[in-house]
Amino acid sequence: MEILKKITETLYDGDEFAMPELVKEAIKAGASPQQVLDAMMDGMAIVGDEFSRDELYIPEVLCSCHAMMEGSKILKPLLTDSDAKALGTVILGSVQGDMHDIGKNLVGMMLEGRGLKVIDIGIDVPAEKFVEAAIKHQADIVACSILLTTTMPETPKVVKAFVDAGIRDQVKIMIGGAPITQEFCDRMGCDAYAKDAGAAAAMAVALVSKA
Ligand code: B1M
Repeated sequence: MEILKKITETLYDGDEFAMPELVKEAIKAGASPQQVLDAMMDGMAIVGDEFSRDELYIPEVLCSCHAMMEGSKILKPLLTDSDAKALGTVILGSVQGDMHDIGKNLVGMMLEGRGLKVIDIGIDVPAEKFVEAAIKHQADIVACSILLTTTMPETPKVVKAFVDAGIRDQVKIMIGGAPITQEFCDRMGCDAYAKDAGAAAAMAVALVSKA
C-alpha cells in the first residue's frame, strides 16, 4: 500500500506535523492500526540503524521520535481496541545518583518505537525501585541508564536486588550509557549492553523474542 510506504518515509524524515494526517489517511484507506504501526516501526528501525552507525545525529533522531509519538497518539485508541500487543514491558530508569536523562529518554522513545511498552521510572532510581516496578508491571526487561563513572557501581546493586527478590531469572537486565562497555556488562552479570538508543531498541526486541 503506497500510503504505508509514505508513512515509513515520513517517520524517517521526522515530520511530526505530517504524520497524524497520514495515519488518519491510511486508516481511512483500509490499513489496520497494526499495519500503520509496523510502517512507522520500519522507519524507526532505519533511524536506529543509521544512528548506531553515526549516520544520523541526535536532533534528527529526536524529530523521528516526535513523528512516532504524534502518529502513535492517533493510533493508540485504535490499537487498544485491536489485537495489537506490546512485544514486552521494559522498566527504564537512570540509576541512583545519576540525574542524566536525555539519553535515557531517547532510549525510551526508541524502545516504544519498536513496539515495547516502556515504564519510565525516572532518574536517581535506587536498585530496590527497579525491582518494585518490575514486579508491579511484570516486566520482561529492566533497562538501566548509567552516565557517570561514579554511578557504575550501582550496577551490581541492581543485579543483587533482583537476586535477593528471587526474580533474577525472570527479568533481563540491560545496561547502557557513555562509560559502560560490554566487558563491564559481562563482569557484572547483566544480560545485555547496548551502546546507543538504536542498539538498545534492537537488543530489547531480541531479548523479548528469545524469551
Ligand atoms: Co553531566 N557529565 N554531569 N550533566 N553531562 C557527563 C556525562 C560528563 C562525561 C561530562 C564531562 O565531564 N565531560 C561527566 C561524566 C564524567 C565521568 O563520569 N567520567 C559528567 C559530570 C561529571 C557531571 C556532574 C558530576 C557535573 C558536576 O555537577 N560537577 C553532574 C552529575 C549530576 C548527576 O547525575 N548526579 C552532571 C550534570 C549534568 C547536567 C545536569 C548539567 C546535564 C544533564 C541534563 C539531563 O540529562 N537532563 C549534564 C550533561 C548534559 C552532560 C553531557 C554534556 C551530555 C549528556 C547527554 O545528555 N548526552 C555529558 C558529556 C557528554 O556526554 N558529552 C555529561 C546526549 C545523550 C543523547 O547521550 O546520555 O550518552 P547519552 O546517551 C546515549 C548513550 O550513552 C546510550 O544511548 C544514548 C543515545 O544514544 N545510553 C544507553 C544511555 N543510556 C542507555 C541505556 C541503555 C542503552 C544505551 O540501555 C539500558
